[in-house]
Amino acid sequence: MKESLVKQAIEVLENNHQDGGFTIPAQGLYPFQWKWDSGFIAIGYAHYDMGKAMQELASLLNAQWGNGFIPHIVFHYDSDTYFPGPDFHRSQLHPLASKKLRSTGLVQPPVLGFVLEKLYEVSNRNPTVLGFIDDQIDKVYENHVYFYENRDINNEGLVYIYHNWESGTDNSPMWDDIWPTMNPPEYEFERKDTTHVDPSQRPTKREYDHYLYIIEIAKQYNYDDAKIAQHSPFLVLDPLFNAMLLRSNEALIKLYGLLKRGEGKAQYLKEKHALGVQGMNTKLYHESSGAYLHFDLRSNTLLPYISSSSFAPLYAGVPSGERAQQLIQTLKEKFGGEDKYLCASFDPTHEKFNPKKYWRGPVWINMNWIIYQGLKRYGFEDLATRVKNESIELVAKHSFYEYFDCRKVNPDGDSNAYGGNNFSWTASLLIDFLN
Ligand code: 2M8
Repeated sequence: MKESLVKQAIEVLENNHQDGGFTIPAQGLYPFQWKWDSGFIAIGYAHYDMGKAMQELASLLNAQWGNGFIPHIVFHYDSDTYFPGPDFHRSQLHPLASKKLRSTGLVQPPVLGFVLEKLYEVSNRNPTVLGFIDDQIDKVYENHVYFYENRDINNEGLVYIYHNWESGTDNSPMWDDIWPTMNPPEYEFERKDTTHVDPSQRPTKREYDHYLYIIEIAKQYNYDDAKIAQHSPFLVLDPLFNAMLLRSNEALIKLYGLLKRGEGKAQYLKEKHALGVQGMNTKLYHESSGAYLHFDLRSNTLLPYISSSSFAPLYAGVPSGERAQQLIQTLKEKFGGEDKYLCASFDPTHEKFNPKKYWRGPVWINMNWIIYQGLKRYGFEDLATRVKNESIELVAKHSFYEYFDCRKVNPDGDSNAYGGNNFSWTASLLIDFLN
């Protein structure tokens, strides 16, 4: 089974690979290069084609802006299968935006640091790969500096996101509390995603109005970070996003050590890192939930929802041993029943849980990969093995879908696998799980 799954996964990646040296997440549904997708995709390539892995990252970093910003989507070419495209986002409004490549003015979780480290590990410390890291690492470092200098408005080592698309967990129920604070117009636009995927598995039209509205505000200020921090109705400290930044800090510090250079840079990261770990534990941890939650900087409160993002800090070594035990308790009690696959993207015991709708409940393989790494880090071997085996089982049963129903018995008797098929990070991370 293992060989045939790996073979199929490679086929998915190869079919989604584009001539420009990057990989799309899925045909039709996502026709461009996405930031965190590319990071996860590079991990899969590393196992069988290191050249492609390095090219994937280099093509993403080639779209970096003059201020260190790395965009969430790079529009290498036009496509009429996706909305909103480059003409809506208009990244060129920002004076330091890439002059070579059009993109969005949004970011995504900063995975590149630990992806570089992973490439080096998978290569068995190959000097060519270390040479590649030497060429690229400063760009990733500059990206971290961008975050700390522009998006840590309280100087607490925690960086904000100003859009749900920046979180990667697009329509998660936690944003539901934020939408009523805005009243966007009813925009007229043609959705494309719902022509590829059953609309009931995607966000609603009204949710999209909010998504576009926040970007209209950012464009009004030419994507100026300080103005966005002042005026965006959405401003959140996300535990997943910040955990990715912290885990990538660790990787960059280690890699600068291996390269025997960048001492000052490593020192900068160490200081920010220590502050960030403390910030996560004081500001984002919610004792009675036994979980890390999202902090809404507009209402100055924690959003009271547990999601798969709540467990990401394990991967970055953020919780103490005792707190890690509490997190595991929450994971087991709320997400880990015998009747469920790990790990639902949203609290299955909550009334807002929806097992079929995108980031409102289904299992995502990239989140399982992050949680798996975290469980391993803290020595929760049994649970880690369960997450890994169940990820493999879901893909083996249902193919390389974008997201999966966490219920072992689906009362509706439908497919159990949703969104786009032949989805790149499902394929690439499965290759990593099987290695
Ligand atoms: C989804 O997000 C995009 C917008 O970025 C969309 O729905 O159009 C999310 O699942 C996101 O995390 C992912 O990176 C992207 C591409 O796979 O799709």
